[in-house]
Amino acid sequence: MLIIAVGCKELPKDQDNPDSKPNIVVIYLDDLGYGDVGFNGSKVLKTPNMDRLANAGLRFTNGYATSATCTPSRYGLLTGKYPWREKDAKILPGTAPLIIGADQMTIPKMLKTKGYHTGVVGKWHLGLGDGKLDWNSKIVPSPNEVGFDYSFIMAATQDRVPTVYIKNGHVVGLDPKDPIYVDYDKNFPGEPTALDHPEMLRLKWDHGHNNSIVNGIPRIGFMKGGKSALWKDEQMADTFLKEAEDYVTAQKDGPFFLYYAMQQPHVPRTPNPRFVGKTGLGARGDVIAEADWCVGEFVRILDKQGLLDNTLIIFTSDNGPVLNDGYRDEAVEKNGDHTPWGPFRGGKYSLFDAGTHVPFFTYWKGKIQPGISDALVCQVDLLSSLADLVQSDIRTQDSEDLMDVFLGESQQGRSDLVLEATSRTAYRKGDWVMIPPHKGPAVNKSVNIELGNSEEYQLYNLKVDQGELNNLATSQKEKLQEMIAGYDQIVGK
Ligand code: NG6
Ligand code: CA
Repeated sequence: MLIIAVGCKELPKDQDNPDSKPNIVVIYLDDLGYGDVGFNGSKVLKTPNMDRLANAGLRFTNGYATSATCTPSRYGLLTGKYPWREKDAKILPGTAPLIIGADQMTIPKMLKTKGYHTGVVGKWHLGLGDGKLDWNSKIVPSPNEVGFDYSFIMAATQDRVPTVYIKNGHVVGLDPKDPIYVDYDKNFPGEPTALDHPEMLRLKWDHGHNNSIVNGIPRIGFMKGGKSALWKDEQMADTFLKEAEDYVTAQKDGPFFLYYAMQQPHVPRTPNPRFVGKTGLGARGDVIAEADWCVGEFVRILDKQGLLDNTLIIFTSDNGPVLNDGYRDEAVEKNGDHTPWGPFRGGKYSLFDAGTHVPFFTYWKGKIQPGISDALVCQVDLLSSLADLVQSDIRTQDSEDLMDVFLGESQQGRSDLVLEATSRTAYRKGDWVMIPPHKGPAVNKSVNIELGNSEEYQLYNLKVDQGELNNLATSQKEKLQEMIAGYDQIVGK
């Protein structure tokens, strides 16, 4: 650490420089596609609040999640470790144990060493407890054991039980006389499911999602009890927004880190009545409009508290888009000309680019110059980059320090990146992408998304072929060999 002399006392330099301890907010959307936002060219679906921030910030055209599904992406983001290295980093049921180890580095843990207060609001989906979870007593470990001073979360996803909020390890609003039980294997006798009580449904399931019914919505997994604690789906956006606002207001003297993990546009899409019908694209469009409004409101509170000059905002999404993800909510029928995947191929679950190539921008009023960066960056890089920002020496193996890139002071991003989709991996280097042969169907028919599987090697040049339509694996043999060698070096043979 650099030491400078002040009077007769020596003070570390970072105490002098307010820029080295800004507040940090990660706004993380769930299944928002590259093409779902105005700032990436969407004309059909409008996102004015996100656009305002993105256009006043630094927009990344090559920003990636580590994975094409939620749990691994969130794992990569928070730990700075590629999720394909961790066998449990797969889409988790609501009863799964916490997959981040007690001794593992995380962004909030790193920031706490520099005096930050840390909070998470929204979707967790990294597991809870140690395998013997009792929802009716204190849930340990929870986010609070892996770096967060404050947590207000849903355990897994909006379509998975338990459908309750958990605050600092306690189910919110739970009546001890009506305990909660959760099981992913078998139903509780007498509890209605979507299969035997279809008349109770106000949202129909398409595939999966036919277990317990909560608020007329069929879910994944079985649940009983906890009536007073059940969330109201249409209030979820407002609930998380208020929690996020209250958090930054309480912590306004800073420095704080907030991981604001919004639930939209993941299924079930349940826009607040204020947003129903607003986009003409059905529930999926309407919840994106709702999320856009939340972003606007949240930033308004930061501004009102005088925090914008001193807060770095990072906006991105955990994976690419999907229209039909298991409910008949007219996302397909009403999509019209909208292209949630942008110019890319595939979507959620896919090794093709749209699975992981997501909206991504940084915003810091007065510090980051508005602009566009084509540098290759990934969410896994945030740990080491933020460590650099706060003058911490902590780095993790897979996380590159790209702070100058995130601040717009350099265009030199990563040289290469391993991408993951449901435990399969691919490799990007420069403008090139190599997808090794993978077994499995070419298309997931339920969601109607091409997965990227092929018995042959695939090689694409994204510079001239953003849609990955022209496989150059046989015509560019040398390039293919170079890509395989780079991939093997990281992933191992
Ligand atoms: C899938 C679900 C899907 C969604 C996904 C997780 C079925 C048929 N599909 O298994 O609806 O919940 O898991 O999404 O159950 S993620 O964004 O959290 O990774
Ligand atoms: Ca997701």
